[in-house]
Amino acid sequence: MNILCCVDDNYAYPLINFMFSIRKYCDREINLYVLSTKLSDKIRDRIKEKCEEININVNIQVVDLDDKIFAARAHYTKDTFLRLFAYKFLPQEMDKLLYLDVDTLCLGDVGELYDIDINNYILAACRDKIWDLDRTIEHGKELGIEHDMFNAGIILFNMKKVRKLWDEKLVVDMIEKAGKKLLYLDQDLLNMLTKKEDILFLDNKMNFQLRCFEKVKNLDGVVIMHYLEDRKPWNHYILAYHEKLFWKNFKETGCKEFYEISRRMRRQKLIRKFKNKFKRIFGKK
Ligand SMILES: [Mn+2]
Repeated sequence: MNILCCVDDNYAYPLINFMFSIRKYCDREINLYVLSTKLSDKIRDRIKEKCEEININVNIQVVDLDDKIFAARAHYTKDTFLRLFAYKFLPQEMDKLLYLDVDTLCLGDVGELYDIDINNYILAACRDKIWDLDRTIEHGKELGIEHDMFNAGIILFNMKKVRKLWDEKLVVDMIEKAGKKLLYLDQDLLNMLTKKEDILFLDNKMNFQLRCFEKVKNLDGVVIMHYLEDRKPWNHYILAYHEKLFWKNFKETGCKEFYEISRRMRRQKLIRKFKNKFKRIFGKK
């Protein structure tokens, strides 16, 4: 099973946690490819060590995308392009690849997702934010997309087709054309690159998208849970049930250093919040 994750130092521990949760329900051979444009040696070793502990083969590459083409656009970093051009850095003979965000937690066998037949499609994914489908469809229309928008956090790629169809020029032209209308750079681009008939829409249990404040107790049948938006289980104080599950799983990783890192992130976020409030109240620009 080929899995791709794209992380920097900040997302390394959620990645380790996610891998531990995958392993809990799946005993197949797993080749994990980690792509990053910036990753410290210390963190890189930690990912390696922890994945090997649970029998996952890891291949970590720190790559550089051409600055001229992929200079950070708007508030997006170059990393955003990694999942689009991953095929350039992965074995050429690979035919199937499961891209996974790491703000996620596995609650079932991910092999069930990997085995889905996508021979006739470019990719398989779940609809984006089903609670707000009208709005995501509306946003898609602005970009000239006619199908339902899919969430780019969890995608099963048919690499034979991807390799043949997508190249840098196509994507760069698309970015130029869409200009300011691009809200979610990678997700918008991936949706623009596919037509309705290219996409196999999956049952939402494969990418069960939750917002922080939701009160969800029933997660029956969910394979992957996805913590959407800015608030993540590791960067704020009061946790909902589904966020506590993250920490319950995290205990098993034995990465004690992340508790301190997380404490720091929470503190910083709180301070930022107060600063912004203060600015709003006193109207200083
Ligand atoms: Mn995500």
